[in-house]
Amino acid sequence: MAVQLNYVAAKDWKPSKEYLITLIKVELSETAIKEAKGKSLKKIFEDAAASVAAESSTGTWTKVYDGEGSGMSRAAKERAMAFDLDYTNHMFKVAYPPFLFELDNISGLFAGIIGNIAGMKMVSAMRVYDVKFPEKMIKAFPGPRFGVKGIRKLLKKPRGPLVATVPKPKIGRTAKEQADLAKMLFTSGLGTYDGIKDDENLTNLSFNKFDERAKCVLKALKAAEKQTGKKKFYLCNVSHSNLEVMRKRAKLIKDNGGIFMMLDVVCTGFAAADTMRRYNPGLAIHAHRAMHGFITRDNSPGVHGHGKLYGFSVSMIFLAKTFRLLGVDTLHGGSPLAKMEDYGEAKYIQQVLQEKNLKPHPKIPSLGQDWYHIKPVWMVASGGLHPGDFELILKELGEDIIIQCGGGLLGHPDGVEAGVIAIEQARELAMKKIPLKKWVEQHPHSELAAAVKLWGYGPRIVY
Ligand code: RUB
Ligand code: CA
Repeated sequence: MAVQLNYVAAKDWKPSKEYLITLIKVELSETAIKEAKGKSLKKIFEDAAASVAAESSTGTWTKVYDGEGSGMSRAAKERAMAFDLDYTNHMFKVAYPPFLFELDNISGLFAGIIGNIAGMKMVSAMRVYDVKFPEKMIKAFPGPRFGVKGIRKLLKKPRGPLVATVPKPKIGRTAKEQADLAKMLFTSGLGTYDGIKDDENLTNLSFNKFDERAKCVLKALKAAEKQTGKKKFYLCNVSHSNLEVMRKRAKLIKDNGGIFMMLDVVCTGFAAADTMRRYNPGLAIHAHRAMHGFITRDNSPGVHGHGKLYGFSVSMIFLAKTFRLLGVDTLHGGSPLAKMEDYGEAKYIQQVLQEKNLKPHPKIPSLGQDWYHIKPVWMVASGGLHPGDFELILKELGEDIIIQCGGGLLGHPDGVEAGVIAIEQARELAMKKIPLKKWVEQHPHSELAAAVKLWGYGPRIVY
């Protein structure tokens, strides 16, 4: 292994603000230790950090021709630098001069900074915790079209969390049956229920065609808006591996009076998120993150930087920053109580999505971010949530959230309408800061009490 030590900066070196920074932890592989015969662990770690900086910027594994016309002098001058090496936890940062990337191209950027490094033989595990974009790159993106304030304006809802439901079973209803469910959600109880959403598997299926579903559900939504006097939304799933199909679907939503599309941003990819943001007929983008667990999940003790890492991953913080930059208006970020492991990151993800001048988290490995013109994004709390969770979720994540309950509404023991009412009750109590438990004790025959009897309060490991 030819190691290029000049890819590690001098001890107190700090990059200027122009640099893009990543934060990474590695485990040194047995092979690296064996092949390094006699080298100290400190030196092997430095070699690994140097290799990451080299491979992801201007270097390669061996010395190459460096004479006239080789580009070597520029490559040397503009190379990335590993710095802030933490010899105890094997964490380090890499600083990339902006010259190395096309500023408005996330796919190109990631091919560089994280494209090849996970294949290195020297390391047996690696986690990329964060990326900090420089001002010039932030300015190359439009960010969300609506963001938190814009969506509040569209929905005429100046305060409070939004509530939405993904139909369960996730596959089964026809387009017409889904529209009937929308009607029931929107008109039950006080008529305050805000949204319905397609689940990830619901695309254009033989028994539930996209066009018919979009039209039927939006028709039911408009009728419910008229009946209740409240604005509603439908997160209609346009996800497809063909961008042209997605654009056609977005147009159909717009033509039928919709305001939102749902995009599975991991499965469709960074290029899809960017393209759908820049070229769509004025819809807001709801970003679902199906498949992210294969990228972000790491159950090893090293997930918070300390302890041993077992696998190769990129954090949800990294993805949340990327999708805010690409301009989604809402993003699934888990919740403190979700069925999916969130490593205690949910609150910080909410800050990643919503703060203007984000500071690094004191405990979670992170870099912070100045967002300049990029608007705040709604955090979607989802996954195994039910009315008994509302108090804590709101306390932890604040009001600018969409609480998504699928099973936690449709599984209510007294049916769908009771499920809506239980959520209306839970939301009102949380907004008025009335303790949920006490209210339930005083109202044992309420819909909320029945929900709590079934699901309890707070954390439940669902799967
Ligand atoms: C929620 C749901 C969501 C996932 C992912 O259904 O279908 O797609 O759980 O959530 P339910 P997230 O409300 O019945 O759990 O990506 O937010 O973890
Ligand atoms: Ca789902």
